[in-house]
Amino acid sequence: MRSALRAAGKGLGHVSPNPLVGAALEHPAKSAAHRRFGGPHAERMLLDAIGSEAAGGTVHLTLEPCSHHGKTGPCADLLIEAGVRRVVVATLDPNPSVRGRGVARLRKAGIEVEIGPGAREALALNLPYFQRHLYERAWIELKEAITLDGRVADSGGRSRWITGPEARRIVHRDRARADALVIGAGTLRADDPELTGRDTPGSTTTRIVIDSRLRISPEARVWQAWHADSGGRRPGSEGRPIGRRDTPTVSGNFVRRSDGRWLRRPRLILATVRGVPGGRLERFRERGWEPWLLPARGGHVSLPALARRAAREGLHHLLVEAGPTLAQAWLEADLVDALTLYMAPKVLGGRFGWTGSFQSPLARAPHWESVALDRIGEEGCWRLRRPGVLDRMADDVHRIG
Ligand code: AOF
Ligand code: ZN
Repeated sequence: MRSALRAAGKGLGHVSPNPLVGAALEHPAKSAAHRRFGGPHAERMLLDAIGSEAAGGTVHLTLEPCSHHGKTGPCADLLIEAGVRRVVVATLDPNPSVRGRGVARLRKAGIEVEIGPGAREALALNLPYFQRHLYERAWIELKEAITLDGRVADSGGRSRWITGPEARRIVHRDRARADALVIGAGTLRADDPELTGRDTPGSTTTRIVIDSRLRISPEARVWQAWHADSGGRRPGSEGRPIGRRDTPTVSGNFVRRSDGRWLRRPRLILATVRGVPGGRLERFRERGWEPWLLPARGGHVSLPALARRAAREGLHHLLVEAGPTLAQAWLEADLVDALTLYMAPKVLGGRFGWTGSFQSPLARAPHWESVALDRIGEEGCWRLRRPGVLDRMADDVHRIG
């Protein structure tokens, strides 16, 4: 299972909204992975690589094999046809089109199936995917660059830069791995960021700007960068072929090229509330923004509604680069699944703390568990996630079988 888990990581940044999946044959030792969205699943990659050697052998999978006809045929059938004797599965697949049916299919064909080894590791690789299918909302990771005293800007509002170039390079890598980057109108108006992965041109991910009152400019730099990157795609063409038969098909977050490959399609989303003036909205629409008209909570976009909508749209992992107001709102909504803090050994004082005016009594303070604490030169990167989330998901996914 260890080599299957290691192999699974090879798809990082290329398979979402699909999960990272690895497969390994015990003897002779061979492993393979699902490497890109729309491409062959891990089982197919493995079986193609080993031919008839799988017959009578044991295969380890980090996820239950699929049982449905998606972009490829069911992997359970591939294993049955290959004559595999035993399959070890780390965890069931919570996708409603699988949910235990893959394992049932193997067992019905007389294959011995063991479930559980490596479950926590397999879950940890795919938290946003499991969150989406178990709880129907996106995984919210809040990212903050802070000083020792938790400040994100000096009293003049200057925030460039709290951390050094090396930390910012890692942030760009994090951005490329998320399904969407989220900022609020406050940050957009203060910093007017491009939100690109500058080291990896063309790797722009989808951006979501939260603006309940349409205060931002439809031609802010985030739009300019998106527009340049997406070649000014015509809005409203989702799900329909754009142009003739040999031109790409747009579907959700991907574009299918005529050679069958799926390319990521960066979207630019304006999350706002129902009832905003239609005329103002049109100025965004005509430039390619996709408005999401969400219910309001206290005059602001409902964040639970945003997290549900994102999950439904296949945006499972949201990286939120929040200023104090938006960070406070996510904390108050109790939706911060993961926290990534880049910390510079400086002290700024003043009023711009990353949590805004958030307050909690000590006894009920939200808290997270440490996943990694890395040193970046003189700075630090602390990665945290909601405590107990792995155990809860492991229980819940077990129950679906
Ligand atoms: C497997 N092995 O390596 C993966 C699986 O869009 P499709 O057709 O590729 O199907 C995606 C779904 O298939 C995904 O949501 C998940 O349920 C399963 N992923 N299954 O047997 C794999 N990547
Ligand atoms: Zn499959």
